[in-house]
Amino acid sequence: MKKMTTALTAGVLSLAPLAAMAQDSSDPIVIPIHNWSSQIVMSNAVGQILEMNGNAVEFVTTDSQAVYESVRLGDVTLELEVWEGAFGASYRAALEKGGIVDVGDHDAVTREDWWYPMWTKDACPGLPDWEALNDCAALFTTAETGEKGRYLDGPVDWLKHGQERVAALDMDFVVVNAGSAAALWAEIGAAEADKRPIVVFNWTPNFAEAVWPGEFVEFPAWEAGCDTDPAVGPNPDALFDCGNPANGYLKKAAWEGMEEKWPSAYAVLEQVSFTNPQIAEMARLVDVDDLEPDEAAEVWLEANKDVWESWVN
Ligand code: TMO
Repeated sequence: MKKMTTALTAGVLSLAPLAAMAQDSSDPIVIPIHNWSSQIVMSNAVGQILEMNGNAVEFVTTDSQAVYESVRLGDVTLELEVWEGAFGASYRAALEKGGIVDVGDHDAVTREDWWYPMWTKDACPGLPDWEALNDCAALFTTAETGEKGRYLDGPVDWLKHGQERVAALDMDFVVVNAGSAAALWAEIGAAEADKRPIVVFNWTPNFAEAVWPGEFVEFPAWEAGCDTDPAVGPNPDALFDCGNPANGYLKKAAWEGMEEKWPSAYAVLEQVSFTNPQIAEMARLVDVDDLEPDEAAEVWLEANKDVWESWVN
């Protein structure tokens, strides 16, 4: 794999790095890494692209909500996956305080919400309607959740407000937070053997859609303010009484000082845009093919030169 980096680098180094080095600070561009595969692979891929552009790059593992404050303060330089559903609120809060800039949208359209593998619908045919799901709560009971159904939510830092939603919509479910994304895939894999009905947090684009056909639960449609104004949504007294955006954005964000300090790298970042299938493939290389994230990024870049090479000039 090291060879491949060298070969890739040699191919592009001929023109770009001199230009980058003439303008850009030699300080490392700090790229944050979170806890789901596409973000980790995309961050490595863009990091490798920036290295080919002549920039120094450093990766730091950070909390996926606190990162917006870190970008705002310039402690990290950019964020490549601002998912509207999970991070819209933290991102908006940082924008209001200042110091962070919107560097545009990826081509990808995103959704993050309660999800089930298709066999679950055989046992609960009224799905994907959320009220039908609630009427089927008994199918999802476990020793841990007693008479209520079990919903396996994402790790806590994704702040999905599953508990608030259950309360706001008076659902017969208990929300359990997974410790990691891998725990979600293990849950689906374990249920597959005997086609046990389950409902878990999932998102698109992701590798999972190619492995387990499934559907998102249809909650009352997202309306702006559902997370800040109790009057929005069907329950007049509660926040989080609607689903996440069904056609969410995926944005890039940067520290507002990035453009002046690393103008060439900033110009590359402005060009960066990935599609749903490209992002699903990045996740697949790690979650199905078991590559390390930096290797997955190299493999992806090697196979998709037509996508990114023009970003580097
Ligand atoms: C933030 N995520 C894509 C895992 O929902």
